[in-house]
Amino acid sequence: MLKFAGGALALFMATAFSATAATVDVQMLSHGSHGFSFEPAVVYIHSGDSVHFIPTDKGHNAQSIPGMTPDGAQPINVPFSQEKTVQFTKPGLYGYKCLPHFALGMVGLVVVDNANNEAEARKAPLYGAAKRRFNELFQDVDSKNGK
Ligand SMILES: [Cu+2]
Repeated sequence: MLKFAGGALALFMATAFSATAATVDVQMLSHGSHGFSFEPAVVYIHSGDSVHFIPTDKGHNAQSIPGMTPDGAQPINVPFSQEKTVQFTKPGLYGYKCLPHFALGMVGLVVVDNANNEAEARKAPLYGAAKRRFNELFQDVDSKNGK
């Protein structure tokens, strides 16, 4: 009887452990806190977690910015006006944009475990509102890392 209870407990704990992978919602907005916005604009997750992109407002997509993806990682590619859950298995920092609103600063960051490729990502060519917005987002990342 005791042995059975122990087995049930082990099964319960295994189930509980596998349920710890988190999913974080990111809304795609036309009238967010920065106008055209991903909210939250910076997401901190762990390997195996997912980001659920929600087209709250239509006409937006999410795609990785060249040079702002960890080596060998799958780029972000959320089609226009579609809901998509993207799982991240490779640690690092992922920078992405909405294609038509990139110049207006509609950008976001996903940090998986750590921002080990931040220095590399900061070299990506950025202009105008996108550059200003990314500076704010990188500042958030740096403050989390105690820089
Ligand atoms: Cu957009």
